[in-house]
Amino acid sequence: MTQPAGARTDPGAGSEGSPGDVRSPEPWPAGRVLVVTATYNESESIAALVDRVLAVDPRLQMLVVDDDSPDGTGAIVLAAAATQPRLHLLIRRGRRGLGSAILEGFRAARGHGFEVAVNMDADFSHAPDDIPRLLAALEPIGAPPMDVALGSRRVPGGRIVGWPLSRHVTSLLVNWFSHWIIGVPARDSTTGFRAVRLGILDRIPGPFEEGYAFLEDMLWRIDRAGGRMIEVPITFTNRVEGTSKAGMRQTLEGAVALLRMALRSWWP
Ligand SMILES: Nc1nc2c(ncn2[C@@H]2O[C@H](COP(=O)(O)OP(=O)(O)OP(=O)(O)O)[C@@H](O)[C@H]2O)c(=O)[nH]1
Ligand SMILES: [Mg+2]
Repeated sequence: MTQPAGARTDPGAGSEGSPGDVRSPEPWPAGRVLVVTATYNESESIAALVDRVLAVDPRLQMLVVDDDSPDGTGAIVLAAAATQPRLHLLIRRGRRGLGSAILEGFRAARGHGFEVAVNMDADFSHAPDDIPRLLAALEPIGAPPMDVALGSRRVPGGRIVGWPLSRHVTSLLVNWFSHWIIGVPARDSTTGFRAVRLGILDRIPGPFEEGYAFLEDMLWRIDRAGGRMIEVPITFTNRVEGTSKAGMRQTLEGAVALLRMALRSWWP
């Protein structure tokens, strides 16, 4: 990838960085909540998503962690970041997995002094307007703060719109396995829409699963560390633009990772 104008390649604050990574300019404005979105070939939706997220609340900032998408997603975000100080970008060399992108985003958030990260997908399956409800759920009235608020499709009020039967079956199986075999205390452990109080990262050093199974792995580790989580009902809408990034390879890697996690939880 040719380095776009306005970018830099040295490691930024709060992220381990790798040679060849490209970042939008520093410093970032101070903030409390950073929305982290991992992208791979999401050029059809990313510009609209950025606009919608940053319009939800003027205090929100957003970081896109792109794995050098061949369709130019990173360049779109970098151009937008040139005029929007609340938007940030990390482009990593090569496809390195959803989980590792989210984790790197969370670590960058922590390194830049943010207190909370909100993870969401780039395909509008997660509604930006639901972000305030997730953030509010982290601070329940009259109860101790939560570490994680999950945007959940599997609590009363939660919905899935537009999935074929095969997706429902796979998702139910994975959630069943994750809950009853691995022991993740959530009904929707596969949701990619979640607000996380970043201080919990200090108590769960990893190493983490790097692909899609990171989503379940992170919750398992947070529970083991005594972290508290709550599920907030959301409506999940199947992507209408772009294509799924969860191909056969990612699905197989995810299945192997779930088995590995089951072994680890039964025989630590
Ligand atoms: N940086 C990075 N992002 C990824 C990678 N794989 C997937 N993503 C992003 O992770 C998010 C979830 O991927 P999706 O393809 O929507 O997966 P899904 O929701 O299970 O499947 P569909 O919605 O049916 O496509 C999207 O924003 C993707 O662009 C990866 O290897 N690296
Ligand atoms: Mg999706």
